[in-house]
Amino acid sequence: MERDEMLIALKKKLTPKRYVHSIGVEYTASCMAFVYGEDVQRARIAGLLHDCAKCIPLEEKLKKAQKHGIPVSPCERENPDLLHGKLGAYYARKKYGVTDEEILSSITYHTTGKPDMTLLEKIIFVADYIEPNRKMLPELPEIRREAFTDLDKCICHILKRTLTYLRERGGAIDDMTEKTYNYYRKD
Ligand code: DGI
Ligand code: FE
Ligand code: FE
Repeated sequence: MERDEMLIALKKKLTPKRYVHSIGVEYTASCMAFVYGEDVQRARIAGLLHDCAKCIPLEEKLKKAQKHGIPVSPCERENPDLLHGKLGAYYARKKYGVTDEEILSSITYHTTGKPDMTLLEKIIFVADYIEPNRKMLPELPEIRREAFTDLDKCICHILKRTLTYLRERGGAIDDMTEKTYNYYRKD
């Protein structure tokens, strides 16, 4: 599918805010691809589509995951929003015609990250957090700088913030988020 077609489809599936965020991730992922030598077109597609399943209602997310044979962990059952990565990869393949496995896995893991990410997976994980339309979060200016100067440090910093946020909010922490943090932490 061409980018114009993707935009038309995404506009139907996403809220206006989420649509603007997706374009922000596309642009931020492109800039990071310039810096780190990733293929710019792959970064753009992954960025544009990463949240394509985000705006499906919670109950529907669970139902659709089951229907499409996507395994649902107990944490995902409690927090079905966590499924939007896996479901997003499913739709990217089936509806948007993406066949590049690395783009698909970047979409799958964009929320939790995963240990030993590929360059594209790292770029999408980070671009999602730092894109310019995101509301200001603690330490975001520093995290944005690190995105272009020290990618692994940036990933660790994002996970640290996310884990702090989830602990304060009392949200269940997905095993994969924890594993990713332990992989990328230096101390
Ligand atoms: O979809 P976005 O909002 O653009 O960003 P995202 O896919 O990174 O999702 C962010 C949300 O996911 C944020 O509210 C924190 C939450 N999250 C990240 N890791 C975990 C998590 N929620 C739970 N319950 N457990 C996690 O491990
Ligand atoms: Fe997301
Ligand atoms: Fe996002």
